[in-house]
Parts: sequence; structure tokens; C-alpha cells
Amino acid sequence: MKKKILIAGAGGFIGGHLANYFNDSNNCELICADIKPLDFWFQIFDQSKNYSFDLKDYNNCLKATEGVDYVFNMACNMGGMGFIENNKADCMISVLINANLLRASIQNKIKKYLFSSSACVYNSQKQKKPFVTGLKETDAYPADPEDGYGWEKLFSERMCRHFNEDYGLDVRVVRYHNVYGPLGTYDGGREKAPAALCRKIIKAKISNQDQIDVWGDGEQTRSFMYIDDCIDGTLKVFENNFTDIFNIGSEEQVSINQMINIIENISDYKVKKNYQLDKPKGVRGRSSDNSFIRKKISWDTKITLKQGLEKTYKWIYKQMTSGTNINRFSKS
Ligand code: GKE
Repeated sequence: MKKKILIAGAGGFIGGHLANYFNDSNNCELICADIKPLDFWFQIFDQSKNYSFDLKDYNNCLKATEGVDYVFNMACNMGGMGFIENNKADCMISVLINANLLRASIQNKIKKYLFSSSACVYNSQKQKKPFVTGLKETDAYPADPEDGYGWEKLFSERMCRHFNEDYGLDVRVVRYHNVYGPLGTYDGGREKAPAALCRKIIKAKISNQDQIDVWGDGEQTRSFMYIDDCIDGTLKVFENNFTDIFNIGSEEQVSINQMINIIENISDYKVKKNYQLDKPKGVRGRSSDNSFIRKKISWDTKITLKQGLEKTYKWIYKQMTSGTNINRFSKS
């Protein structure tokens, strides 16, 4: 019999790509849920059952998990630094999604549950310098995560652990490091640095501007993971038998200035940088250490930042120049 899979947050960026994977694989029954109206989902599939409702509500969680085998919880109110630094309460309220989905999963006897956490759980003291040692899973404690969003993720991770210990729910937890790629947010305030900087350079190029705004001094670092690697890693962790928490991220650490340089080369257009020191900057340096996941389940990223940015730039360029600004695709 076909497995029944619920993707919570299927209207979002990562949830949409995951739904696309299961829709293509054709050997499961797919249920998609998201708080956004269907017209605003990044990807939508006619073959799946699509619920547009709020998973902070326990009754909706019960409905979404009815008869379901596997739950992927990708749902939360989130965005790049510009969003999470200015919306801490809204980010923390997402705790209700995970709490009620876990409760409903017990009630409806779900077989396996995956929670999408974030590199924002890591102790900020380990992220004070621009080039930092990659963060190991154990670096989340002692706890000093990103205020608001990071605390919510750390608390929800912990809740998963205790639902596993106390109720025997088979849980998986992954910590994503700054995921980017096509069919994601590139403007409006929630976009993360890769999409924002592609958009800014494209805009400068097509309107003959010689300068872009950059938040901070550009020397802060991150590692960015292309969406295909993210989906691949998520599925590997889900399929394996370990309930440990795993980093799903890239070890390719770059400064924002270095990433701008890569985008300039893709675009074949050079820009001057107007550094805005008063904008949200987050931690000074962050990167993933993948030694644990490599050792346990032989997973690692395959796509370089240059390769991923080429695809992302191309997609954003098309959105910005096609005249329709399509931010949603549907497939039957
Ligand atoms: N968003 C954005 N837009 N960031 C910019 C820009 C810009 O135009 N220019 C420079 N930056 C800088 C930010 O100031 C920050 O220092 C860095 O790029 C990365 O910003 P980001 O991509 O918005 O988000 P972060 O990596 O700081 O944080 C994200 O981490 C993820 C986990 O690794 C979070 O926002 C979450 O989306 C996520 O959990």
C-alpha cells in the first residue's frame, strides 16, 4: 500500500521542493498543508490533497495527520535576517505548530516525524569571528541561540526528543544552514542573502546602476546550501534509523563580499558596495561541520556555491525580466 505523507509548510520554499520530490516519485499519497492561501504557495500539485489552514490550531493538525504514516514538519514563520531580527514574537509562536503536530501525531499514530530545525540554534559565542570553525551538532549547548527564532527551534528540537522518549514517537531532527535556490523568496523582506544579492545585482545591471546596498561590512561569513542538497540530506536522515540531530549544511564558508564577487562573475556586471552598518547582521561567522553526518549516514553536499548561485541567479533573472514576476508554479 502507498504510504501517506504529510508535508506541513508545503507552500513554502523547502516544503514546496520536498512536495515536488514526493509528487514525482509517484509511490505515495501526498498531503500538503500551509497557512498561506493556495494562490501564494510556491509550488502546488493537483494530485495531492492541499489544505490551506493554520497548523497552530490543534484541530487542523488532527485533520492533516488523519491516516498519515509520515510527517515532515517544514512549517514556521521565518525569513532572512531582516525578518527574524524584527519579528521575534511571531517566530516564537511557531512553537505551537510543532507542539500541536506532535500531539496530533501521537493521537493519529504517526509512524515517523521529521522536524526542520536551523543553524540559528547554535551558541552565539562560537560565532563571534568572521571565519569560524564549522559548528558541530554538540555546539548548540550550553544554550545561547539566536534570539526569538533560534530559541523556538531549540525548544522544538527538545520537544521532539521528549516525545520520542516519553511516547515512543520515531523522530528525526535536521538543522538547516541557510538554504537557497529557485522557487524561493527573493524580495519583499523575508529573502535571505543569496537571493537578495542576486536580485540587487540583477536590478543594478538592468537599470544601469553602479552600486548596491549591502547589510553590514560584507566581511561576515556563512555557508549556503543549495536546495537539491537540502532535499537529498533530509531524505537520507529520514530513511536512516538514527534519532540524533544532524547538520544539513555546506562546509563552504564564504564572506558576503566573496559571495557578491561570485554573483558579479555570473552576471558579468561589477558593482560598488554601499555598506549599511545599521541593517540586521546576525552572527559574525557561521558554517557547518558535517563530520558527524558524513560518518553516520555518508551524506554530504554535492553542489558548489558557484553552481547553485548560477541556477538561482538564472531563475531570479527570469522572474524579474519576464514581466509577470511569477512566484508560483503548479504541476499536475
Ligand atoms: N537578507 C539579506 N539581504 N542579508 C544580507 C543582505 C541583504 O540584502 N546584504 C548583506 N546581508 C547579510 C546579513 O546582514 C547577514 O549578515 C548575512 O548576509 C546572512 O543573512 P541572511 O541570509 O538573511 O540570514 P542568516 O544566515 O544570518 O540567518 C538565517 O540563517 C538560517 C540558518 O542558517 C536565518 O535568517 C534563517 O533563515 C535560517 O535559519
